[in-house]
Amino acid sequence: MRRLIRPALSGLLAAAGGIATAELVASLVRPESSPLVAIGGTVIDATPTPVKEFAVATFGTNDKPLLIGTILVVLAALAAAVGVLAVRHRTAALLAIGALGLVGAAAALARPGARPLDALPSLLAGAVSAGLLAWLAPKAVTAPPPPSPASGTSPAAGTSEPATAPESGTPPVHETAAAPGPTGRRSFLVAAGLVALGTALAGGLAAIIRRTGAQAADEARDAITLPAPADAGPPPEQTPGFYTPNQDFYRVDIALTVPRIDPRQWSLQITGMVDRPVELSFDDLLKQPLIERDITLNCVSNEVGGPYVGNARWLGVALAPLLRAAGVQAGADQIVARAADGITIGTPVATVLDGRDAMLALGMNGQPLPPEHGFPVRMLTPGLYGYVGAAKWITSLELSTFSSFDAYWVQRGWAAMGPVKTASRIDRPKAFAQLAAGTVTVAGVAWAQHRGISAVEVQVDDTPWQQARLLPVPSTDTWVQWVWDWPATTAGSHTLRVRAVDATGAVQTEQRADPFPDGATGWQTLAVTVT
Ligand SMILES: Nc1nc2c(c(=O)[nH]1)N[C@H]1C(S)=C(S)[C@@H](COP(=O)(O)O)O[C@H]1N2
Ligand SMILES: [Mo]
Repeated sequence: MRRLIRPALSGLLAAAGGIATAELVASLVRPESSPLVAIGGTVIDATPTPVKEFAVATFGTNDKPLLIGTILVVLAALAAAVGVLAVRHRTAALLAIGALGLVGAAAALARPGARPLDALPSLLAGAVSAGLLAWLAPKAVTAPPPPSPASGTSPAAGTSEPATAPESGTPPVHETAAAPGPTGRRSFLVAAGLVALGTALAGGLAAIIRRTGAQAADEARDAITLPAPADAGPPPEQTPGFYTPNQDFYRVDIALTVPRIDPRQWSLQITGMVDRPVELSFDDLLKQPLIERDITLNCVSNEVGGPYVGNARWLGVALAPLLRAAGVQAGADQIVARAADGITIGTPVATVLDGRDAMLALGMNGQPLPPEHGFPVRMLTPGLYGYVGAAKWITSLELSTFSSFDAYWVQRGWAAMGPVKTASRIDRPKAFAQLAAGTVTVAGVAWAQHRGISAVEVQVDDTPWQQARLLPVPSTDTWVQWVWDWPATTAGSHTLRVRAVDATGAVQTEQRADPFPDGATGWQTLAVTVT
């Protein structure tokens, strides 16, 4: 086994050197061209939807560091194996490492929105790793030293290396027979040290360059003063909990690293089936008359009672007038938004033009959009799930048709149309709470964006449904907070159930459905104990 340590280490070091080189070049070319990011993105895209759902549900936003970590562990294992392979089959090992580089390059080129130059970091990673391995491998295995004249029978490595034997506590026989002699060992250690140093330098430099880019974007964001809206809409609500603070707002996206976009280098193209394609800078958008609206956003992946819903006050440019100015051509029924993380999101043209406050949002709860929520500009379409109406980090809007193009999640089986389903949630008491007998406040939220909520009802065990009190809302586009005072007098275990009625009079369905393919349904039920 010990004979394998150095070969495995040379494989690891060669791969680390190659990857660090790639990260350095990627930080100069384009962060998305990093082999780790490209392979990670490919794994995410190839992961079957149920597994993805499981990962999001189990690990939340930590699913991404976990993925990168897993890829690194797999790469490390492969690299060590290739290093060992190099002992006997040097050429095969070098070809294997080169092939890994090609896999990275293929992944980078297959990413949505890829450019030819994106292959460069991975190709370099392969070439540099192969070169390093070719250099390290011969030093990791040295032919047994010639028999020492001093010891007749045994190769007696021990006698020629008096310093190591006592240290390692290993009898200086057989074991070290095939190991490099002192010169070989020293030259391996020196070479390995050099590669490690080079790797650390390249990796460190890549991190610094990346951080500098992110800092420039953050500074540009900090320097933004959002203009006052020309149309502020209804005044802000005062009820605690109505707005979700930015740092608590749920986050769902496919981005492995949050895109850090410098608004001065950003522009939005409106292209495709339009008479007058336009390109707008961030400043162009700031100069437009802005609207400010309260809009609730939720994810199609949210389970009944789940956390992927939030409500914010958004500042932005109304999308309908922009589209009309560009001249939407007859037949165009889908807006395909493209974004910095490579996603495509398809929104119905008819929905955006039907008078609702679909917007290009620049501000969230009085701040420029946080990077996590789409800085510098995202789309919002009240009444649609995020995956069909709320593209973050947008770079272009292409007027197109549903019959000619399936957006990212639609390619993966999710519904092309994603109107939100009526839903309600109990936020207190919590499931399995122990409650003192008396009046218990039962409260939560209910939403049916753009239709509105007309009633929320609560049921205890199998007793009749009770009307909850609804708190005021500015429009039909937000969730509604509801409260019901439960006279909880009977000790024991009880079941609480909630359902909403939308403003068309339709009662939220009791029928349980999974989020896939167009949103979960069913009544939330929880058990509590009165003592
Ligand atoms: N660029 C980009 N935009 C995106 C996504 C994404 O993966 N990439 N995810 C969508 C989904 S599925 C949802 S639910 C919302 C979530 O927005 P939030 O993270 O700001 O809450 O963003 C939408 N916009
Ligand atoms: Mo979503």
